[in-house]
Amino acid sequence: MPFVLPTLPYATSALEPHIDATTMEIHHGKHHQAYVANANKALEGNPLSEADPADVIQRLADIPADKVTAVRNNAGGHVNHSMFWSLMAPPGAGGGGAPTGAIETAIRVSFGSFDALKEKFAAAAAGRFGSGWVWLVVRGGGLEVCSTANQDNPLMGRAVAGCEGVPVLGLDVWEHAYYLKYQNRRPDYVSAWWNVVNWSGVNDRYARATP
Ligand code: MN3
Repeated sequence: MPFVLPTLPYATSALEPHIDATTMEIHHGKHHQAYVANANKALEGNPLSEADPADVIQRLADIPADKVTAVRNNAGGHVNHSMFWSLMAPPGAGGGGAPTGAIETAIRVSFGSFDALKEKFAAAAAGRFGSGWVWLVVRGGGLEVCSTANQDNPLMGRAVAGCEGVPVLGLDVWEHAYYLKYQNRRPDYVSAWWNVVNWSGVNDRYARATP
């Protein structure tokens, strides 16, 4: 079955005022939709079109050379955005606040405090020239912050993505994610985004990444 655009688990206006409805409509309905359509086109006739998209992006070596860039960018975009939507929730109704549960402990162990994690995220977001993502990944039993370009994902491995690990949280720092509301103020978008982070969803991912 070809990849399908997931339905947003909340209204496009639900993340206001931190992420505006128009950005959500275009980001989900146009950008993510295009990644899905282009990934399906690039994988047409390939048995991997039946696979879990998260598996596909870990098997780029099995993709024909003339299709590998399209799959890397668009299956990557599909995986990244599907995760991004699921790890946000309306502020005060599942989104925002301090980390809870096992991820709270893990953040304290790996970074010292939630504030220290936020500082690392802010630095990685500011340091990503052009388009990309900032990630919180499980690696070697601990948590790390890293950043990838374009639609690369740590699951693609260090040789491809420049960092590795199992992502449990990701932040889109492409201009399309924030420009309508924040224009050039990427740091303001990054700090506002913490108000919609769905820690329950992060904990689910963390539990699966640390068997
Ligand atoms: Mn995006």
